[in-house]
This record gives sequence, structure tokens and C-alpha cells, in this order.
Amino acid sequence: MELLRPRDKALWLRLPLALSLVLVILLATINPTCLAREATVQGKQCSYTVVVHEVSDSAKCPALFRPRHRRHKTYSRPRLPKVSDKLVADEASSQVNIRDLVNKMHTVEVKLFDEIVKNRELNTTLTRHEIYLQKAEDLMLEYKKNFTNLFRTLMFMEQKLQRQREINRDLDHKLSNVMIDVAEVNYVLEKKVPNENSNLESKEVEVQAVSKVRSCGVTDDKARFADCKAIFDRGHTNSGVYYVTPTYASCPIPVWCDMDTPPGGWLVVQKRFDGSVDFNRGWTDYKNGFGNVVSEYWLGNDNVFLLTNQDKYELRFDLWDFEGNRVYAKYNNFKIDGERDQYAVHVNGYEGSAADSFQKHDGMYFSTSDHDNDEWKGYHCAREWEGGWWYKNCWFAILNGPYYNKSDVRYRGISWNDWKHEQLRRVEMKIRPSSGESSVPKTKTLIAGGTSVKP
Ligand SMILES: [Ca+2]
Repeated sequence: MELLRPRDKALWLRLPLALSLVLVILLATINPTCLAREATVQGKQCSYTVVVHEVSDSAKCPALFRPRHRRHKTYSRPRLPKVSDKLVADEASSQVNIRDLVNKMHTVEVKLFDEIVKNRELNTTLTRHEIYLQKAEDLMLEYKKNFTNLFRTLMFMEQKLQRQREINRDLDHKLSNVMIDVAEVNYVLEKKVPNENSNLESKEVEVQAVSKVRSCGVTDDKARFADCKAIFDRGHTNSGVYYVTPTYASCPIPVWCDMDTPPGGWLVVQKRFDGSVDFNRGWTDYKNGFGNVVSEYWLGNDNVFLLTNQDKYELRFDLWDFEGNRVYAKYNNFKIDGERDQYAVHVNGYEGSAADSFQKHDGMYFSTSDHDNDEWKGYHCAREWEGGWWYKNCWFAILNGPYYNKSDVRYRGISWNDWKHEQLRRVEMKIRPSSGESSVPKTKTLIAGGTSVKP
């Protein structure tokens, strides 16, 4: 009984009393009598005793058992009350009902006992499951606690890692600055030819084509300058020879940077002033470039192609005559195509003091003494004018013809028709990243007007 709950125990204890009360009521109903009666039922598990108290006052008995009053004056022998057959039958019937009731009670008792056993087993199972559930809850709490600790540890590690990253970025930045300084010393300042105040005649810096330079030993990308403006922006304001590395080029090439012509940072692609370099050359020479960067040179169509296609560039011509006059023509948009497109020139957006003579060559292919790409059928402009150029029919401006050290010549080799029809003393072509949007048309556009020079 220890496994029974208190409620079950109380029910079990009250059950005989309740059954006794029910039995008394039944007996009082079925067989009322003033006599005390006892009934004892012996069952397997329990015994019951039913007591009906004797009625002390006959007046309280049922009317059936009340003594009859004498109604006659004559005496007659008193008659003893006879037990009627009906009462005998009722008593027998009551005994049978009691036995049936006892049997039923016994049956109910057995069923109740079975239910109690089942309930006890269910309670045992429930208790076991409750224990399991409690253990599971304990494990869950433990896991939750461990997870919380792990999460806090991860957050702490993440914060540490973030701080370490910030430290590394700071160190990388400082290291980069140091490397840039070192690289500038190694690749710019040490290779930089002394400025125009020094003896340039003693220096020789051959023009190099980026397509031919394979091994340069430069590994630090931060030391690469795309053009002279990038060098100028780094604070190098003296004109001279610097090394630039166009996009897609593996090695730097030497160029002359004009830091003096406003606003500075001009990369010179052509320079002539004394006729020391022969410009009457074939396709390959103009493709790769030739001459001396310190003196006269052609930077090379491949180099110019890479430079003018890595960004938006503007082109400037500086022109000097033999009288000491200087003019310029600037084009806000300039680029040339690659070799498979015959280095076609795209130029527009003129401004300057020389008047426009070059935009009339816009869209023209490059021609040399061994490549006739001009528009004049049956005539080879480059061969006749002895220099590579973007000939049309044949030219409005020409800068690569023969150098004549005087202005009064019949066949001019360096000339700008819209300024003056005579040989020029000095000329420079230079490029610089353009600040404006490019408006170079993709199709060839020939500008009418001007004077086309024919032999
Ligand atoms: Ca032709």
C-alpha cells in the first residue's frame, strides 16, 4: 500500500463504510424489522458487520408490527402472532439477495483490486518516466549551459581576431608605405635621369616596347606607375626620364615625363628637336618604338596603344618655329587602336593656340614606308613623305617627316598647316589622363576643311 497515493488510501478505507451504509439501507428497505440483526460476511479480503439497532418503542415500529388492540368486551385467548408465509419467503429472499450482493461486492472488490494493481503499475511507469524526463531536463540544462559558455568563448575569440586583423591592417599599411618609399628609391629615383639642368647628352635611354620586355625583376605592384601623372601625383615634379608600367604590361618602360608643361604629368610619346634620330622607318620600328628617350624618340605604337586604352587620355602638341614662337594644340580625347586595326587614331575635343590640324586625321590608319594604309589609292603617302603617320590624303599635320634645320624647304617634314606652312624647329606629342568623359566616336569621322598637303 505504500505505492498508493493518499487519495487512493482514503478511498480504500472509506469503501467498507460506504458499502455497509448501502447494505443497511437496502436491508431496511427490503426487510424492516425492530429486531437487531447481525450479518457477517466473510470474503477473501475483507469482512463486514451490519448492525441494525432494535427499536425500543413499539409505537415507533411499523404499523405492520404494532399489537392489535382488543376491540371486544369478551375475553379471548390471546393469539400469538403467526409468522406469515410471506415473511418467511421475504426472509429467504433477503438472504439470497444478500448473498448475491456479497458476491457482487466481491466481484467489484476483485475488479477494484485489479484496477489498483494496474494503477500501481501505471504509477510506477509514470514515476520512471518522470525520472527519465528529469534526467533529460538536467542534461538539456547542462547542454544549454555548455553552449552558452561555448558561444561566449567564440565571441571572445572573434573579438580578439578582429582586433588582430585591425592590427595587421595597420601594419600592412605602414609596411606598404615603407615599401613604396623603398621602391620609389629603387625604381624611380635611382633610374631617373638627372633633370634638364644636368648633362643629358651623356645619357642614353633606349626606347623599349612593353611587348618585348619579359624580365624586369619588379615584383612590387605598388611601385608601378601607370603614367607620368601618377608619378607627378607622387610628388616628383622634375621633368626627366621615369619608368612607367602600362596596364597589362609586365615590365616598366622608360619615358620622358614633362612635368613643366601645365598642369604637369605629361608623358611624351614623340619628341624631335635636332634631327638626331632618323624617322624614316618601317612598320616594325614604329610598332616597337625607336630613338633615345633623353633626346628624340617615337615611343612605339604598341606602347601608345596600351597607355591610351588603360584610361581616358588627352593629347597635346607643343610646336616651336625657328622664330622662337611656340603654340600648342590639345585634344581632350585621344587613343589609338591595336596593330590588327592598323593603329587607327581616334581624336577630338580640340583647344589651343595652334588651330586644329590633327582632328582631320581622326579615324585614319597608321602607314609606314612598308605599309600603305592611307586613303589615296595608287599613292603611298608614307613612302613619299618619308615617315610613319596617320596619313589620309596625305596630311594636314605631319610630325614624323625628315628634319630640316631651317624653315624654308620645299617638302616639309614637320609641319602644322593650320598654324603655318613651313618647317618647324621643334615638336612634342604628349599624353595625360583626361579628367573629362571620352567622346571619341567609334566610327571613323573625317572632318572637312583645312589644307591637305599633296606632293
Ligand atoms: Ca595609298
